Amino acid sequence: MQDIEALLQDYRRDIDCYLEELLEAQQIYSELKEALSYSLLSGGKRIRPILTLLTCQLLEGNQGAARRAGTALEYIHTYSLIHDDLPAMDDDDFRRGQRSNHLVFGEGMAILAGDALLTQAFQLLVEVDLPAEKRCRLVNLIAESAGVQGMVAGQAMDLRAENREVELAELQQIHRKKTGALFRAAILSGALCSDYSQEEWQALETYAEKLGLTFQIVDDLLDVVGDCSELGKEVGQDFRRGKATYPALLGLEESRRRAEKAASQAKESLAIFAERAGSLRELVDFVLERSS
Ligand code: GRG
Repeated sequence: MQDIEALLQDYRRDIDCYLEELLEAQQIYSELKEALSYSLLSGGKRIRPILTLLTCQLLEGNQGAARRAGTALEYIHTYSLIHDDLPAMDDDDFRRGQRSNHLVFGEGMAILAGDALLTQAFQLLVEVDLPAEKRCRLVNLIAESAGVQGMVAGQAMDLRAENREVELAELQQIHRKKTGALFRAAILSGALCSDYSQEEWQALETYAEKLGLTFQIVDDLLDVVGDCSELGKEVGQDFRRGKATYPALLGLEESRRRAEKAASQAKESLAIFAERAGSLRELVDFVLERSS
């Protein structure tokens, strides 16, 4: 794990610098800028842009385009976290080890910060340095994954699944949309910034599905067995809110077993790339063993 930790650290530094650069390059109403910066620059694992960059590197594509596309995904991810923490949604007081955006800037400004991040993400995407046809596919992929076919739909389903019995198939559907869709977009965006064969695209789709599942089961587990100082937020929130989760449905042991199975399937799906996919394989173990 040592090598991947160092690699992730390098990528994080690069993404953080780019985020700061982008914020500095624009004139933004001062309080809105503070609210945006507060959440965008508050750490975070940066897994989505890292996935875009690693996939692009695997396929020897355009790293500059991948950096921009991955950063747009981080904008969308950050907007979703700000809105998710609002009282009307999950009503969380802490995120990434600091007070939630709305507790610092007020609900109105937090909603607007989220709106601004989502809008800015698409502005970044239309300026990605790719041929027009590829750029359109990229915008379409990300819009589909973030919107009514993806994350927003998953969040709506999740909201309506609180405090009632949920079957495993429904939980899987919620996870696929709420979390899996952005993971898929991150990985396939890396491919769109490169050239790829049909087989490679399919392998990456399977990788995305299995990695997203691993990530989500571990996320559910951390809400039960995680350490709040490492997670940077309170634990036990899913249970208190009557949320359907893997541990609630299947227990801790079976959930862990399923996370491990999804992780090995994710790694197997990369067979076509042989040794070249080493970093993407190691990232699976990082996601499986993470504590934050
Ligand atoms: C408000 C449209 C809308 C969607 C919200 C993000 C989200 C959807 C819900 C958050 C609740 C949650 C715990 C989702 C599961 C997975 C998830 C997105 C975890 C946070 O992502 P990380 O671990 O966060 O990548 P960092 O802080 O590292 O960026």
